Amino acid sequence: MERTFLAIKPDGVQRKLIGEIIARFEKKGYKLVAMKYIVPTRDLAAKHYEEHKGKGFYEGLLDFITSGPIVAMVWQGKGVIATARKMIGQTKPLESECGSIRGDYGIEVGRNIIHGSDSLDSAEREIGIWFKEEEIFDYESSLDVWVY
Ligand code: FUP
Repeated sequence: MERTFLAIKPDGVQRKLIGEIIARFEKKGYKLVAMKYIVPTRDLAAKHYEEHKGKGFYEGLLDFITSGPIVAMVWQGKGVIATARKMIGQTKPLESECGSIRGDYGIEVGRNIIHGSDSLDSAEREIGIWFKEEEIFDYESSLDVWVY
């Protein structure tokens, strides 16, 4: 089953949006299979955002993402990578549809509440950066037959 990496960023945590965000993915029908609450080290954040190294916003992005606790998660289900991106909205909150997380709660690109992997390759890479295999718990759910 497909998996993606999602992280509620420091602004989402401080703004008390953890429950709201997790509820959206649960209600959609996706399964939370891994979660940790951590202040990322700069090394970890740099690995995660390595594609942006050298860009103007890169150092500020690392400062921000390491500024407080985040909720790192792995979610599982059919089409979860693309669907989660749709539920999250566009990179710039002002371009995000109302109804998406960034569209509903964000104003600033540098404070866009949540991260979600943008492809199968990045999902696999990011899950590997943030979680060990033994920290991911898939489980049978009797509700699955009502989702699929
Ligand atoms: P996204 O995949 O939507 O999270 O966005 P990107 O991977 O393109 O960018 C990663 C993060 O860099 C964004 F969440 C916010 C930040 N960013 C800026 O601060 N300024 C920019 O111009 C672009 C991105």
